[in-house]
Amino acid sequence: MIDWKIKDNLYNPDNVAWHGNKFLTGNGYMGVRGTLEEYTKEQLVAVNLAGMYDKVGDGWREPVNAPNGFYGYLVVDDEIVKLQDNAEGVDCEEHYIELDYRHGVFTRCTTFRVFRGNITLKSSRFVSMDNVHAGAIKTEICADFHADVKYVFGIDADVWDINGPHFDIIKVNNDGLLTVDAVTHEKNYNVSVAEEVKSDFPCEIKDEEELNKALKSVSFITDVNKVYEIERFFAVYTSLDCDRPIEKAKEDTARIAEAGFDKLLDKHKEAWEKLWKYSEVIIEGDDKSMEALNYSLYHLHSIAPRHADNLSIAARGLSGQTYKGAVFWDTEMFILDFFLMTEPEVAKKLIKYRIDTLEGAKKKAAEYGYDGAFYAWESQEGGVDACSDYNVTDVFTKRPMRTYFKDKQIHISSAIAYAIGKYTHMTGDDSLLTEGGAETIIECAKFYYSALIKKVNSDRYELRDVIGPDEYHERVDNNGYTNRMAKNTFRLAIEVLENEKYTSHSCKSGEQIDWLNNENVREQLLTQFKDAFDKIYIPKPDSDGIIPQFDGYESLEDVTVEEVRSRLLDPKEYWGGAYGVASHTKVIKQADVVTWLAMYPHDFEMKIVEDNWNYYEKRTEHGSSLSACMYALVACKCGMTEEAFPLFTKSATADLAPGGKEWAGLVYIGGTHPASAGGAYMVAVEGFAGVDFKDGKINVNPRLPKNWTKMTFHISYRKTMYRVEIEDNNVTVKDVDDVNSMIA
Ligand code: IFM
Repeated sequence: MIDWKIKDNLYNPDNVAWHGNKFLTGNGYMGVRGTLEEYTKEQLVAVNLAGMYDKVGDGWREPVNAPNGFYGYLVVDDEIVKLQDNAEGVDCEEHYIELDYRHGVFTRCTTFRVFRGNITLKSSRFVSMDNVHAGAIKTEICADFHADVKYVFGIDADVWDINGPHFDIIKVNNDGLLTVDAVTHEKNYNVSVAEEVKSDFPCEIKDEEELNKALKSVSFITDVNKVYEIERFFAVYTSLDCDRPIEKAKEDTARIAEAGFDKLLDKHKEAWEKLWKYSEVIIEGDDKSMEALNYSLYHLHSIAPRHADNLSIAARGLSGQTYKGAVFWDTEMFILDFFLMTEPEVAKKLIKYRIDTLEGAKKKAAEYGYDGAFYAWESQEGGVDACSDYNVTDVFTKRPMRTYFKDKQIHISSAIAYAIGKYTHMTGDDSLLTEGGAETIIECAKFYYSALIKKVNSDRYELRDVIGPDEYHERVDNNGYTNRMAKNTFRLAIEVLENEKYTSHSCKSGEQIDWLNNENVREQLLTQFKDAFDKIYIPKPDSDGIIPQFDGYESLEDVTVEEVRSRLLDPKEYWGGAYGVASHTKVIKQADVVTWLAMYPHDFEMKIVEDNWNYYEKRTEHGSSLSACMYALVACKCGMTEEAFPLFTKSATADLAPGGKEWAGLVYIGGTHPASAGGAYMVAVEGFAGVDFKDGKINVNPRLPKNWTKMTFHISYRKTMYRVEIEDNNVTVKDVDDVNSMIA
């Protein structure tokens, strides 16, 4: 059995950025990087806020980091004692950091060797899952001599930014409660933090001054080996939450301080236990896999925007500002299944974000000359596309390179339609359709319809000049994944249009829309979509059974990934685009045809699926964390558990193991990998356990890895929660009240 803790016993400045992600705590409203209290922006400290974006100058828009209420450091006998590579003369006797990922509690414990003896600083902290605005930290200080201690603490508003600074105004106050009221540059949002301290031993509390920090200190002389506890509480509110966030932050802080650390911690843990009740996956016989998988799920829980109706999950979660805090197809295609199967109400919220941003998608479609809804490749609030036309900098010329992710990754809209269809099918709840989902599907279908191309002498429709999931090959024709997903969008749109219930329902905006109210328009759309569904070109396997990823793929240079890597003139060179080393070869960045096969394994006979897996896996760089899980999932479907297992492990340990890409030149590009975490869940449940749903039934066809002696988990299907147990290939599926048994 696992202990639900990860620990690091070494202080190594080189790991600070990676550990910031690995030891992250969060509650969907904010994410706090796993950094130490004495750290500042140089060590990439961040209290990253969900759904608030800001732009300064020519930099790209990015999410806002709130002032850090966990800031604090020790002064012993008038010497500052911090664990930082630039802190001179500080000696560290022992040090560890630990994350309890069952409950999102981060602990650090450091024993410093100072002039007169040893002093230990231990602190445990969390951002509450019970009240998402609240954070609390308990610090214990103990010295083996009569130390003259000053503990300086408060709110650090000098926050880390990639493209900032985002705060034009920072009002700092330390009268009574500590407060910071900061105002963002672009939209004048207020970000307000208040903080309170509690200690129950004789001490002196004084104000402290440092630029852009609201600080106080607690001073005392220690008894030998006596432990002194200091509790701190803070609350964060912004003008997206309420009208007077600073007042709300103060009220909340006073209230939570009154309750005290232990009570808050109990409530926080209770909230986490509720989440685990149906989401924990128990794997007997392989603790490493159980740890990696549940640690991945911990990350998904920590970033789920349960508190809001109109937020989704960013590609790097709440671990900072990389990828602009934007929402990609990652959410619908990789993350959604976990929530669908464990907390469908969260899945619904994630999709509602897309329904709410439909107007942004329609605007983007119109800008590119299409009808319907072309969703943002990198979506921020309102569906604004944060993706730039020049997303990569050329390492040789240092010039921005024209990339086409924003204009050509048209498969994004199909992911939204797919997610709405999947939610409706899995839950049996069609409320999303009547709350704007039907309209969204139709608009996505209209988009693809307007993008179809037909040669004069041909009867088939094509999608030309696109980018598929494999981003190294830009502007290709008839990417199989894209065409197949567009076909599915037409199918969903036909189903919606043929159902009276959805066509007689008013659309989300309440406006009269033609396909709802005008029979002729509805009929015309139906005819168009049926025609498109029938005639859209879906690439077929060639004589060797291989499905070409796009037109002409077969004639590209057939070399190994290693050969392509050896051609790099600079290790940071971009592999794709016009001159990329992979562009003229068959080497691909990430699962593409295989992502199609993962979504639609029954499109072909199993032999074809297996042959394509074998063909493409060799040619895949796995340069995206979205790749390994799709290969693992398809391997499972082909009965290739052994091949799947290392790829599953790679996905499940994306944030646990070292080695992820963290820097592009001087720009930090690291962060957590929620899509990989969601993908690992898909592999475990849909792959190894072999769960799928058909005709109102749950089917379970396990092919567990060899050490997994038993696997137990829950899945929600059609409004009922089921417990699934797999042992020695015997399967039981029972609803949680143990009333009905599902025949598996
Ligand atoms: O959405 C992905 C894309 O498929 C590959 N590059 C990173 C994006 C965000 O995770």
